[in-house]
Amino acid sequence: MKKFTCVQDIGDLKVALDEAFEIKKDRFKYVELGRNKTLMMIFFNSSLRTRLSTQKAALNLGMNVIVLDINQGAWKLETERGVIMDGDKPEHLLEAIPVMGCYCDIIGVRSFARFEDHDYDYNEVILNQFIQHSGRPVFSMEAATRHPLQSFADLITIEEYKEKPRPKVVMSWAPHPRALPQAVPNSFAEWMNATNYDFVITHPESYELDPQFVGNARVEYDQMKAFEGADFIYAKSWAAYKGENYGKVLSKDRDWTVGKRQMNVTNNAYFMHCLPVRRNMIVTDDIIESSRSLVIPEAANREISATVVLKRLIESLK
Ligand code: AN0
Ligand code: CP
Repeated sequence: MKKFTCVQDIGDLKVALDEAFEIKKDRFKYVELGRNKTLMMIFFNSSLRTRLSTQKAALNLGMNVIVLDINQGAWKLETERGVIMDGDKPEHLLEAIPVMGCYCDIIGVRSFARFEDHDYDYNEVILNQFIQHSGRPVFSMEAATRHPLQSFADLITIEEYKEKPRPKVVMSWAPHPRALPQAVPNSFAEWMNATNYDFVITHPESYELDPQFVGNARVEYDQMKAFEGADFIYAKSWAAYKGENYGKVLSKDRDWTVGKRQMNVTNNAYFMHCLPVRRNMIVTDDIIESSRSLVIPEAANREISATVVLKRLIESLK
């Protein structure tokens, strides 16, 4: 595997899951694999889980790790080509990327959608520049359109907890005070569509996601109807995608906050969220604290998904 930015890169999901469970049984099994290999993690945005779990994964594989927060201590980077650089940005990404590539073997990048320009975000301009100009295998730590390490961890979690071969998985939009990227829901949908689960997406009208990610999933605008008989509820807020509303918050309707009322019509569903989560906006205290809440096991599986991905990227170096 030369890069990891979307579900296609991981190949056969069954094989990837077997590898994940093998590593979960003995997470230091491949501790010799990464000896004298250096991981560089580049953050354009904040992180708790991705930062910690990916570092832990690198340690599981015996790698060295360098972490750079672009907005704390590095030069401010210009990212557009053709700009006359007479403003506040002293360095261009097109020099910074190959320089970073000099000091490491593998690069992870976190670069969220900016919501200034749909095409800029959906063409993954920043991530693709790293792929093109770093000379190193690159993986996404949440880019503009996807968060594959999260989706892989979510899939591992569902496989661990499912009580029937083909569970009903419902992804629900939920309210949030700020505009959040579509990366997590896009990516979750992309991975769910690659399984044989019964996958349903529910959101208010005007919160439609990009059809390339929705695929063949069923879309249901009535949240209560969507939740009926569900085995897993995956909550997430996202900003509008369509047309001139791209990146806007169109609703903060707390009728969509996941609580007892909705969970009562499910098949005693597990509750999932990638975190960080705003309580009593996305989900009520009692649901996130209940015995059916999987938010911590999901976060724990981030170490496993990252270990599988780094292992495969190291193997591609040889
Ligand atoms: C980010 C998002 O919604 O994409 C990161 C989630 C993993 N969340 C926030 O910015 C709060
Ligand atoms: N779920 C997730 O990626 O969390 P962080 O933004 O804290 O890394």
